[in-house]
Amino acid sequence: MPKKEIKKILVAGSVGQIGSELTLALRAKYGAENVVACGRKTKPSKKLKESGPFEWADVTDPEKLKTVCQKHAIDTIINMAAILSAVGEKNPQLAWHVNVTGLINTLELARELDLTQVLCPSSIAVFGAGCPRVDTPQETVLKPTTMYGVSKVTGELLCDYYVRRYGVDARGLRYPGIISAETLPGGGTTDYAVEIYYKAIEERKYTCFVKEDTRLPMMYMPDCIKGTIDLMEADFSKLDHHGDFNLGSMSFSVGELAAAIKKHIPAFEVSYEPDYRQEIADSWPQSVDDSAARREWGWTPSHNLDSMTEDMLTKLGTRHAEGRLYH
Ligand code: AKB
Repeated sequence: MPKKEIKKILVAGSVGQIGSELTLALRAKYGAENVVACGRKTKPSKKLKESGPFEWADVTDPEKLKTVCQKHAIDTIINMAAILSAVGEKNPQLAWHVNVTGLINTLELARELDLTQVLCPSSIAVFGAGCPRVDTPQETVLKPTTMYGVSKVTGELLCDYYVRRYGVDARGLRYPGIISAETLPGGGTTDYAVEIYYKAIEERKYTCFVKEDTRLPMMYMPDCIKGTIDLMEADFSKLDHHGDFNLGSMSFSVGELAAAIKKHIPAFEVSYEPDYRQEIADSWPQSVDDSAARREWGWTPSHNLDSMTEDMLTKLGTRHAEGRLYH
């Protein structure tokens, strides 16, 4: 497939945890006017709203999505709109609708309008029963036990189908839990790894909804942004995989995370009250083998638990001192 240039990007789900920071990074790189942020309901931050174009559109509404794409001559859609694992288990039908129908709508638009690219993230949630949990391979059994996981496996298959059947350039990566200091995550199982920093700064104590020895793959937001943009910009002809790259960075238990925070805040205490999210966490890998991403498009993360913890606590500590921890 001849490589087309990315010139005008639509970020659907731009108000969420990853979308909000990705949009700003893309605006810095491609020019503010060339990155259209798009949201469904949640009010965008001042920074997001004022730094470039913003549109209201829901990925489940194909007509509205098309109007926005045509209005701005969009050639690339990044579909960050999703219902995550924990909320998805409360409303599985909604998770399917947003995650699958929303993705099909963007892929169909790519076909109809001959777009340059669609990128839609997948997740470690595609894994489940029967696959190795340590260094989980790129190719293995995909039997997720959550609707979020089911929808993400379907999304990966759909991306690969549109590549093969229609020649659409569709790409995706399996995000681990993403940790960030700007926008709070909404409704995932890995949310504890963000909440713990806020509570350490605010209250010096945190009650975690999974057990101390729960170990999951995680990633700091700057690496997540870098990986996403690197995959967007990778040479399509060098990709053997498309919608399903494993993406590794770090892996730690809640106990190890708490110990890393305690190095900076010795009084910090964590207690444990596991809820329904424990079962979800226990069904996911503890670490992933991302050699395909490294080989095919040069993926390399930069952060580890200590460097991330120092940066998170500095950022949140400064905001807390200014009385705007939650902005
Ligand atoms: C979740 O916990 O649902 C997400 C994910 C790992 O995709 N953060």
